[in-house]
Amino acid sequence: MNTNKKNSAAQNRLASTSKFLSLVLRHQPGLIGLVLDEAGWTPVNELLSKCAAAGHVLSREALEEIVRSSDKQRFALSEDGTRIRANQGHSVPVDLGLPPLAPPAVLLHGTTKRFLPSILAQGLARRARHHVHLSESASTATAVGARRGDAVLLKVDAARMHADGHVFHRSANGVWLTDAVPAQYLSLAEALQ
Ligand code: HQG
Repeated sequence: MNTNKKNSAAQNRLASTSKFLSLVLRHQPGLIGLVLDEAGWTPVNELLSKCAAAGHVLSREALEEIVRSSDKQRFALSEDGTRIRANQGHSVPVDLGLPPLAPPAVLLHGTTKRFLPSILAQGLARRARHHVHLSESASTATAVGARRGDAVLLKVDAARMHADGHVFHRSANGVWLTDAVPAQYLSLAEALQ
């Protein structure tokens, strides 16, 4: 195998492990017998041994590499390095302890064309997650929308929402979170790209 192929095989392995970590740290810790505390943290040693028992053998170094290189900074290690959690995106009940924060005037949400009629009628709902996820960056929001089909970019009047009493949080990896976005604060963003 040449070096490039080896590198991309290693990258693929890291990406697949990262997906598995997202699954157990956000959605189904019970799948491998993991327990998250109320803030979403779990001991690194336990995670590594339980992942290994489930067929995802992972060294401490590889885990640190995933935390460091995750394109969206999906995971965080505690300051002393003994615990790990997902930065956001949970469907299991956790309280990340994020303080309420005033949002930028405008935030963006990337979605898929076929969801538009429902979103424009009902607003943005959090669906299976804890919050609606919003972004400061058009390219990030467009990439999020493109995961499921033709991307459409929606503009959220975050300044008006905030003035009206809606609460926002910002996750450690820069995602803006709020409970719901009523349709009155939404508009289609022009000039998508
Ligand atoms: C849509 C990924 C119809 C909403 C991404 C979205 C992000 C509605 C989908 C993060 C609706 C929910 C979050 C309504 C909302 N009618 N459709 N009333 N309200 N929707 O995955 O924002 O890789 O739960 O537009 O990159 O797509 O996991 O949310 O399309 O950062 O780290 O319902 O997940 O990050 O889908 O993605 P999701 P999302 P990770």
